[in-house]
Amino acid sequence: MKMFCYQCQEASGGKGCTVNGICGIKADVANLQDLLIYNLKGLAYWQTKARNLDLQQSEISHYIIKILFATITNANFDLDWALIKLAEGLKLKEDMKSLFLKEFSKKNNEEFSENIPEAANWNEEVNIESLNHLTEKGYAVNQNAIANEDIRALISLVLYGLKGIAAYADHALPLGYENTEIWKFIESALATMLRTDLTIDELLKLVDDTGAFGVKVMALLDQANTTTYGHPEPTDVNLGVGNKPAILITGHDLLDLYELLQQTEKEGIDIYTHGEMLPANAYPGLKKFKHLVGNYGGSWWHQTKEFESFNGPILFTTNCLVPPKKSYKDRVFVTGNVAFPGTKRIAEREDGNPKDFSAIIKMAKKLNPPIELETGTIPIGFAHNSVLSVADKIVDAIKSGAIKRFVVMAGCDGRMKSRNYYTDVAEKLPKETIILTAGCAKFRYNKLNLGDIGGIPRVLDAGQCNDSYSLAVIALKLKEVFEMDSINDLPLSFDIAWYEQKAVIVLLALLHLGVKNIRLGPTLPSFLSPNVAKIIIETFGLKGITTAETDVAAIMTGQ
Ligand code: FSO
Repeated sequence: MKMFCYQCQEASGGKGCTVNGICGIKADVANLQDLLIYNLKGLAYWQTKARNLDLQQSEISHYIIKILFATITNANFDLDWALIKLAEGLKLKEDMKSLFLKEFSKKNNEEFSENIPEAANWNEEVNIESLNHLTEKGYAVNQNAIANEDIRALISLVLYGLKGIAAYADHALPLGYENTEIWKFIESALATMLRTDLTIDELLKLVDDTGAFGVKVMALLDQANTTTYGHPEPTDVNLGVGNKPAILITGHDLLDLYELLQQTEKEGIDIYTHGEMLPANAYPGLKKFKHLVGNYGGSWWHQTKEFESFNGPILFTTNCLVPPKKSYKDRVFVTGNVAFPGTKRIAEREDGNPKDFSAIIKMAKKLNPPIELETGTIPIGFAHNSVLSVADKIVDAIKSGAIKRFVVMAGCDGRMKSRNYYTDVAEKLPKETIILTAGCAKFRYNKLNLGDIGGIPRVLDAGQCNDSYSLAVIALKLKEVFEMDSINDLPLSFDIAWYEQKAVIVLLALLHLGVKNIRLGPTLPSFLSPNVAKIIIETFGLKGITTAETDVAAIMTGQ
């Protein structure tokens, strides 16, 4: 079966995956996910129309962000899940379409006469008999269906940015934070993609708007997290292990961690974070649980080794999931938008009640404590609040020359060998530089012991990928203190690593904030056509990485 996917940095041959995904997704699932997105555009078309008559439904907005998030790289590998969600989406679309058409003619005394796009009208029975046809349809409507390569590139850029926005919105939602403007934007952008008369200029504007909403959603999630759990505070996180049975939690969802901590408090087991859950150790509302004992291992792609030696059950709250090996698959639990066939599922919250983690707790108690991988601690918790609380010290250090430059090295980690570049850059940067990081990219250099400058660690870890927002807040504050016109005038460089679509929205958000001359690696996105890449390079000075030596030398001269 054929497929086409080029949404992540690992796109096969730098072009796209066409047999199975390099990430492990099977072609039939990838095609169904493309069909989910196609239907989502149709659903967004009706929801956008419905907004004009005040008939919109929040159930539809929530479904839309769920599907966008679940189709992000390394999140959902499950065919049955895709079929269930497709049936759900088709029903939502049909119901909204009927409601809108009825109310429209009632209100206007005439039938709705606009040319309805195929995706908005398409409907089909979803069952196992129709599976072949559905996967073929999914393949036929994937990104490659857009004939003009520049339009395709820009629509892809917006779509992947929307997936990132949806992921962050989905984390803020259960904490009680949502913003209708964000729903409206996502829906209208999806509906816009169905237009056949889009111009490059219109799409460039939409790309910039997507970046603007990227800033908004990261600010919303920052507010949700810090209001709920307090501001992250500088914390030395333990890397060693204790002698109790334990649960490992990975992904980005802090509410899942909070509920797990509550339910395990008196159970005699320890909780460790993995990958992007590491920053949770810095939130007062989470670190107050004494049995949150530390972090185990490195970034997401190390899981196939590290989960074997952990011994206890592992809970995935979001991506990145690597298809589990037999040696630990029976210990994998998934929840939320993550799914992988044959793993155990923790059901969603119902009626405002917490998730029920009793199955994972029961398993943990019967298993051995983790095998130690390393010892020592790493400093985390340098989000905007804690960094700005020592702003005077930082400003003095800049003025005295003790700090010569900040280098933002946020983003994602990944399997590609060439990512050693980021370790090399961190090691080669002069000792008068501070690395500002967020996201799992940090695992390439956060254990290097790069020292400090007058008590300020040389790697300031703001948190998860969405906490790149913190780095922007810090940069904007420094610009204000030094009375500069632009953050590009600061002694600040950007050397960003990307992997999946949350990094796409982080990049678009930075471009929207006016950041110029960002280095992006290890490769530029495959979904950018030569023309679109040229426009972005010329407009924003975006560039690829070269070698650590060359780039460090250029960074230090402000290039
Ligand atoms: Fe990493 Fe994966 Fe946070 Fe991404 S764990 S790669 S950008 O999902 O989301 O930084």
